[in-house]
Amino acid sequence: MKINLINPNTCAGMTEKIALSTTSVALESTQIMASSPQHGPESIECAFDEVIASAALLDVIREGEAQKVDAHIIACFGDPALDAAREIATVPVIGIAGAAFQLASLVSYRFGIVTTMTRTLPASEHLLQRYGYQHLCSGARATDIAVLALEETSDEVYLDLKLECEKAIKLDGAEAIVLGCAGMSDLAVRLSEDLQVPVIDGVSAAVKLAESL
Ligand code: 2AL
Repeated sequence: MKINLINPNTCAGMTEKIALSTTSVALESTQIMASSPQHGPESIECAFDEVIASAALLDVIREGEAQKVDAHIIACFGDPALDAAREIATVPVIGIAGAAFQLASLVSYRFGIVTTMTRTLPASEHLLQRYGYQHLCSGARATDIAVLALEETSDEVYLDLKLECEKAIKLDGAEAIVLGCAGMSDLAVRLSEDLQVPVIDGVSAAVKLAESL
């Protein structure tokens, strides 16, 4: 099958990273077409950025439709433009937040979300409400790590992220962690080994759900 994997921001390094992180989970028969819009914000850090990114993101959905893909993945944790994308698509459209919540709920009593900027916390809350996962989530925590700081993760950034995950586990009672940014996709395995709980990257989750669908 062919998957249209869309990084809705225009940061090319992040698109490459996201594509790379799918190689260890996708079936050999799955072709991942990773791309990003022609224009728009370099990172999506708030509701304003989501709106600005959405029109060009929908162009990439249309391009995928023209290429007869079997599924589209919106690889940004706010699941921007998901409803609009589903209106114009003829195949499944999966947002990485929805995919991560779904899989995290299968392996934990309650999962915690660890995300980027404090400004994005309302988006996580909205998505939990919208998809009906509030009762399965122990809370969302921000690291105040900017999306672009994840392009090449320094030791300091990794330790900040790990610390917030530890708080989610010890203080909030999270039994699994959902990573709140596509730019964290390369860190899930390392974090899971360090924390000894499942750490769910929405990009990998979305690829496996797309293949299943
Ligand atoms: C994201 C994401 O996944 N990509 C992006 O540009 N911003 N998420 C976030 N919480 O900041």
